[in-house]
Amino acid sequence: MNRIDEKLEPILSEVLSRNAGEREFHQAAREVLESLGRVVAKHPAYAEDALIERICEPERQIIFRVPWIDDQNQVQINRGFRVQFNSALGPYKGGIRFHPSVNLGIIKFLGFEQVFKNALTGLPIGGGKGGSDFNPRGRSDREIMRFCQSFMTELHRHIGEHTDVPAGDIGVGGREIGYMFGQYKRLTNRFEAGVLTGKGLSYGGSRARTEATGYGATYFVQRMLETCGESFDGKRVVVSGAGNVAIYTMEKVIAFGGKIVACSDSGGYVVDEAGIDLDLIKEIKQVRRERIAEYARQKGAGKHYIEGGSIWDVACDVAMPSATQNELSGKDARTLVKNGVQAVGEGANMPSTPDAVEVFRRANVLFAPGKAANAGGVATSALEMQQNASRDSWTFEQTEARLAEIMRNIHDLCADTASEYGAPRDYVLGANIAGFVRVAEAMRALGVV
Ligand code: NDP
Ligand code: 2IT
Repeated sequence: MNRIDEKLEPILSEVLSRNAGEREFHQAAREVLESLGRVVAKHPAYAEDALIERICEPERQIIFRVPWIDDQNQVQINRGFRVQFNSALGPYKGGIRFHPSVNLGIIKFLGFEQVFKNALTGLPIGGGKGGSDFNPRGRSDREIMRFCQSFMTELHRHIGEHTDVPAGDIGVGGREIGYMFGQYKRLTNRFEAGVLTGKGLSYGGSRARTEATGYGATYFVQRMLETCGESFDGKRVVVSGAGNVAIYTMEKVIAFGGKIVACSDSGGYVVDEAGIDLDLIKEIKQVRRERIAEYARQKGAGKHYIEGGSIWDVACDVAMPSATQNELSGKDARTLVKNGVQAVGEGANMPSTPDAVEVFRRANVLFAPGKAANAGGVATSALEMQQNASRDSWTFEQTEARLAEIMRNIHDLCADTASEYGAPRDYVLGANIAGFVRVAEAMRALGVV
């Protein structure tokens, strides 16, 4: 286990007591602080002027009421959040999550991770995150629209192309971004394309943004395998989730010659030894918005649906957790290792528990942490901002080529940084240090603000 440096211990204690009960934020902060001991030993200046304490404290946290009217004409109330974590490198940038589990601690963990992730992309974006405890499941299209409009009626005061640029995350895809952009445009009387990313192609979106997170995670893992003389070709791959990140991870893994044997949603998982039929998954999830159980029902014999249970019981060479935080436990990691897993690439944010990460580390499993592996989504969002600012629109090939190059650079930066700090192949350490150094350099230059 990585020990926390004694200079950093009081900083972590302060984070824990100041943000009581915010379990996920504690977890994310602890992991980063555990990596920073080696940096402050080498560069004591990074620990001056309470720089690390400032990095752990969001610049601004906004919590607001979101009232809306459902199809039965009943008034519903949800809570909205936007945490503007760090703007040293550029405007706050990060997604919006609609899920009943959302609370301040979850938005803060996501915002904190986003700061380092965005720095790793090398693009000029700070870090932030937002969301609501609204549950979109079972809601009609009109209810979704009214909710998005009410959410934006408050959020619009706090965002802007030079201030804060939200995008999607769990429960927020192209449909929701469209409704939010429409309301922002109406309220401000400005067609300010760069205020949101993940927009539709008909009104300023970027080609390849929809695919970017999953494709990017797959490029990252491909590069990681390549450094060991391996590739996806012929590998058994398990991808958890069946949302945006999972679907385009599966698409790229298949393009690289891998076989997807299982995927899931929050109800359970499906196993298809013949290789998951991605067209059917897309039809069920993106068009019909149904449950994954439908896959086994429709495919019939030999396609198993396991309700509940753990998808990580399915033996694989490569595991790509792409659903949500803490979905892969220490026990799951031990099962994966026992079944011979070679590489794990996190498409989701913080899907592996600290115990699981430790199991992978001890077993020398190649492990790509989310803040590096899933950075392709936000990187392509920054490319969307670039296209909006220049009133241009790039081809799919051009955009995907930039994405591939960015993922390769992030991989190599993490690998090189890990080696430089005496821990070759420790991508967790490499990502945390490399991301931190970029933010810290800018914060030092900007003074105590
Ligand atoms: P989607 O809403 O498109 O899909 C989420 C998937 O994960 C669904 O299959 C959902 O199942 C499952 N899921 C969500 N919450 C839970 C839960 N509590 N328990 C079990 N399964 C769950 O979201 P995305 O694909 O966009 O996001 C997936 C992950 O990737 C998140 O961690 C997100 O933060 C991260 N991410 C997303 C990026 C993006 O560009 N969209 C960029 C970088 C990271 P169900 O439908 O049953 O709820
Ligand atoms: O977690 C993430 O990086 C995202 N949800 C994407 C953020 C973005 O601004 O594109």
